[in-house]
Amino acid sequence: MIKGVIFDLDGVLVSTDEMHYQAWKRLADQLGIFGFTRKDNERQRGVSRMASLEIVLEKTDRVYTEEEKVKLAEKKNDYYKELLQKLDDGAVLKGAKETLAKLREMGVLIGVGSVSKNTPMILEKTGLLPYIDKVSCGLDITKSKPDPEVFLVAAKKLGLPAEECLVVEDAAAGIQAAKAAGMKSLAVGPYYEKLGATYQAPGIYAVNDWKEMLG
Ligand code: B16
Ligand code: MG
Repeated sequence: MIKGVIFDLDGVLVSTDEMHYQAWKRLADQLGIFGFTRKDNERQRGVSRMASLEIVLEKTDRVYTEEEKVKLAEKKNDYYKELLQKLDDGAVLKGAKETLAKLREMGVLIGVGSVSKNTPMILEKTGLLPYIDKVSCGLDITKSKPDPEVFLVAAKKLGLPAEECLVVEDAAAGIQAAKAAGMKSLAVGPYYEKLGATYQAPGIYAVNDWKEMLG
């Protein structure tokens, strides 16, 4: 019996992918890396900030030290945070608020499990915070997805064992993390059919029967 649903943030509850892309593109342009495309950005879905930087740096022969890489990632985050200033509830994905409200009405606990260190700001600016019981994010963990840490921390904060949690994800790394945590998963988003999740739907708006998944 599922008693808690843990939602990934970017790509599941909110759409911030374009902002991530614009911020990485701005950094890439500055570094003289001009071949960074939206397709490359797709590979950054659900991937940590430092691992995302490596995807940008694949396009250059220049070798950066770890210290330089940290500075580059900070710079991208500054650009991203500038863009986040304009974030509002228009970025909330279709059906997200309704789903969270419905699940809560059904007595289900709501968690967020995101590797983003900007999670608190995003939840606040989009007005999602009141719908959520516990947040586990990049600020709580040392290992990114596909490591299960972010979901295990969420389950612990919700006071539930892993087998009583269902993860909702849009990224391959996230579905792998759910499996490694011993949790069932629902895949949503453009690649929902290819992620190997327990359940699949194009978006949370398309899920009619939560009861069936909750068991
Ligand atoms: P930040 P999620 C992930 O969020 C994004 O999908 C990914 O593109 C981003 O690199 C990562 O957060 C880190 O975000 O730079 O804000 O700490 O999908 O786990 O909600
Ligand atoms: Mg995601």
